[in-house]
Amino acid sequence: MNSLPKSERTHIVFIGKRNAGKSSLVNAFIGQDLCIVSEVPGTTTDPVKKAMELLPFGPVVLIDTAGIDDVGELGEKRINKTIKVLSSADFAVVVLDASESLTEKEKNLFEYLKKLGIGYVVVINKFDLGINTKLIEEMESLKVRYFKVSCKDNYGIRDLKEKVSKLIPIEVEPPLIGDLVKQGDLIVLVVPIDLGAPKGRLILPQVQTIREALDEDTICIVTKDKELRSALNKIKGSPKLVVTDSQAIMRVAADVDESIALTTFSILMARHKGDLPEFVNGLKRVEELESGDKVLIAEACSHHAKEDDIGKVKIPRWLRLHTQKDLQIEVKNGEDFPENLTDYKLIVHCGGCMMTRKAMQMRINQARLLDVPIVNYGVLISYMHGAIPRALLPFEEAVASWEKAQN
Ligand SMILES: Nc1nc2c(ncn2[C@@H]2O[C@H](COP(=O)(O)OP(=O)(O)O)[C@@H](O)[C@H]2O)c(=O)[nH]1
Ligand code: SF4
Ligand SMILES: [Mg+2]
Repeated sequence: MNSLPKSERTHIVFIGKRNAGKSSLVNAFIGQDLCIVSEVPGTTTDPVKKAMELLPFGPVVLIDTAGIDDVGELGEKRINKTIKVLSSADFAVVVLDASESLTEKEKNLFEYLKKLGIGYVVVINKFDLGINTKLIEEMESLKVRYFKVSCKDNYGIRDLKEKVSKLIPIEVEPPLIGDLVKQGDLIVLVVPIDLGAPKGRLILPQVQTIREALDEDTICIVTKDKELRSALNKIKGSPKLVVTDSQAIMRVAADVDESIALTTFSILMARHKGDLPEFVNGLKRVEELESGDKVLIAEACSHHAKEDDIGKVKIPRWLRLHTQKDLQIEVKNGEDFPENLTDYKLIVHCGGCMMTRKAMQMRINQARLLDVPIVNYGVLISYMHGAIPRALLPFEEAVASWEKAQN
């Protein structure tokens, strides 16, 4: 368990106004004085992270944060510290001072958490000093569950730890195809080997899909698009699923009967690493783009750009062609994910094959908090090539999101 890297552990964020006792509570959780506790508001300026084993849940990282009442925090139209920390959270502990009542900051915070779908508990700290009855009334009217603790007297801490441990969601990484197929199913992976294909190898999403197909005890055939028709003719019966590259989807769709499930490696990755319904919802914005609008193309790693590079050349070209608008398209690589997301009308993210799911989720959450629609390469390419909704059909939630976006 200890070998699990911090970035992959479940992140519990302690958040609330300055001086509410966040650092004291983190220390009480860990059982040692790790975070600086001070009477001077604003002592914890940058988030402090501490890995621990929270039983019975398992390995977690506790994140102690600066107060949400820091000047200009919520509401600023950029990625600020609060947004950064919230978008990385799997669970939140909102800390309140028992002597105070709720402010707009905390009410905003509840809304942000709701928007991200992050579970949380509210902790009323400094119970030893007595409780402001207005605070209790407000909590009751908001129907928010709360726990009364005193870090000073170590009152209620054990119960709170146990409760948090039970409430943390168990994050299960969605499979690539594991839930779409079963033992003995025949699946066909269509891998075009064109000039864009790397020399002498397959790309990661293709390799991972093959591995998962084998793990699921399916019979997996890998072929190029050129040989697909001949392969299908030689097969007795129909395959359960056909997967191909986004750029070949229309060619492949012509050879694959409508009754057979067909999708792309990118759509599989969008679900595995990202958020497929969110990306499908982002497609709506493509049709609303106007000349002069800024579009961000974000790539997670900086690779050597090819002549007909997908992010730098092809997607901008297709997007301008599809919208018939004079768009301002910016391409950013690697860690260079901009803070001023609201400058953009749309974010087009790469498949993120070199990113962890958590890092990808963080970017999606930042876009979500700032109300900037986000799509990924695969979903957008399939859409612009006319392969949506067919390539979404195997995924119920994505179809629902598509239907909602059409209304
Ligand atoms: N009486 C009392 N004081 C507390 C309690 N928890 C924290 N404090 C005090 O409140 C002040 C702010 O605590 P701190 O943990 O630094 O707050 P933070 O700014 O939210 O991290 C410090 O002086 C703490 O000693 C508590 O349960 N009871
Ligand atoms: S992380 Fe993104 S940019 Fe890097 S290889 Fe994967 S899809 Fe391409
Ligand atoms: Mg602090």
